[in-house]
Amino acid sequence: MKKALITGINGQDGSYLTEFLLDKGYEVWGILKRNSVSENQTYRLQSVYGHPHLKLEYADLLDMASLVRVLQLVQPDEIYNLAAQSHVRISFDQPLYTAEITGLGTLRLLEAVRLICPSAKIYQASSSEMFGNNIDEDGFQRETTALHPVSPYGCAKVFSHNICKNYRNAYGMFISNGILFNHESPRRGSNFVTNKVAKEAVRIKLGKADHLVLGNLEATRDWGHAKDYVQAMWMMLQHDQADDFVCATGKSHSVQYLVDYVFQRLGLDKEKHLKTDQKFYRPEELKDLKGDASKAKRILGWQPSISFEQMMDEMVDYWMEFYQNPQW
Ligand code: NAP
Ligand code: F7E
Repeated sequence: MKKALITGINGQDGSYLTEFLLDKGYEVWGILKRNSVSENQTYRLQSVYGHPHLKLEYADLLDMASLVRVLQLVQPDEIYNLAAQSHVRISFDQPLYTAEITGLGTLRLLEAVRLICPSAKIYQASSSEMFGNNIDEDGFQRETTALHPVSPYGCAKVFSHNICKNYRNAYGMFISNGILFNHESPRRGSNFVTNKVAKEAVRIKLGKADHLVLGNLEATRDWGHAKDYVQAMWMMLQHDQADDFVCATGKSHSVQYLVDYVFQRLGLDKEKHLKTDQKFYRPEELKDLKGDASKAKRILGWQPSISFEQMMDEMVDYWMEFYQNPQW
């Protein structure tokens, strides 16, 4: 039985990856950072909580000794480093904290792996946010596009991305960077724009709120479904060579289109219920993202399967159920 260790196991991606790996017959270990409400730590793991092959340990990317302890205990075959302060707007409010976790946290993990279990294969959660506003002439970003981040989060991810390449080359460790474009689901934090729109629109429909208040409506993103993207993470570690891969749908939509789609589905009037506020803008905006995943398609055989519209429908249905079902 293969052993996988997931940092960020209780995040959006960590929870889907856990289900995926348990289905594949893995023993899955995850690290949780301490939270005063213990239910918050397993909320997204409900469907697999108590599974005999799922093991959870307290550890933190800020605390190298805890990483050492867990790596010694688990001796994993595969490590998925998904833990991060992952919110771009919040990274402007807490840049040092973001750099400590999203940047230096990766180095703490790599160093601990190098000393304890250097043959473990590592997946690093790199991000399209690393490209900033740099776009190739054909309108896409890909593995060869230069990295010009425009947020503390993006800068921290560039550090992690580069230090992973450095450890791969310097020590011959198997470390693959997945440069993933935005991916969403009902498990997405509701302060990210897709789930915020889905949740608030449902609340307006049910008479629980009057307005949806957003920032930049012009920005465009390449939004895929997290379920498709965790499959790509696993595929990268099954490939015979460590490498960097973009995962994206190749289609982008504006925030405006996202609102139009959800409001239309629920029969809501944008003139009446949509407002904007400067507080949801970023000090420096990343305007447009659209990824070319042809390398992952060609080499790994990866293909996204869930459309933007199917995904948004699932998120709206989730929140409808959440507010209407009396057991919640
Ligand atoms: P997420 O839902 O925000 O999950 C982040 C996870 O990291 C949570 O489990 C969180 O735990 C954990 N964490 C935060 N600080 C930690 C620390 N100091 N030590 C240990 N764990 C810590 O993010 P996601 O959407 O699943 O994304 C997974 C990874 O992919 C992240 O690295 C993100 O930056 C990256 N990424 C995401 C996207 C996307 O569109 N979703 C795209 C590209 C890259 P708590 O919940 O307990 O705080
Ligand atoms: O913003 C605009 C906002 O916060 C998307 C993370 O997973 O993907 C994610 O980062 C767009 C931006 O995601 C609101 O300005 C407008 O242009 O959902 P988001 P993000 O910043 O793209 C990358 C790939 C990651 O790696 C990150 O970890 O929507 N927007 N109004 C808004 N965004 C938010 N959050 N809230 C608004 O009210």
